[in-house]
Amino acid sequence: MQKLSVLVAVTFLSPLALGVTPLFIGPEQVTDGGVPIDVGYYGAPAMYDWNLDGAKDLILGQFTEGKIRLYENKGTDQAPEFDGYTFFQSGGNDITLPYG
Ligand SMILES: [Ca+2]
Repeated sequence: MQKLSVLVAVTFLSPLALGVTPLFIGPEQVTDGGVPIDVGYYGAPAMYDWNLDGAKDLILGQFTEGKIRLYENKGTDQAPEFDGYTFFQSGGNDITLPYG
């Protein structure tokens, strides 16, 4: 019942229900130092303020080698900027997860 209430609320508060034409913009590729980030296929991105500086960082699982990249956000949540990445480590070694 709670899901139905949320669905009804979202439906009636949607831009179309309010008579407002929604504005969609095209996808924007996330870049690192101006270069599109590419981890091959099956990338698993998440945004989380890993270093607790107030700006969400990009945590990105990569299929190849099963490693996890951390891109620290040097900008803001509204205008993120990345400049390189590090791999998540444990005991001085890159953490790897099963892949393939
Ligand atoms: Ca951060």
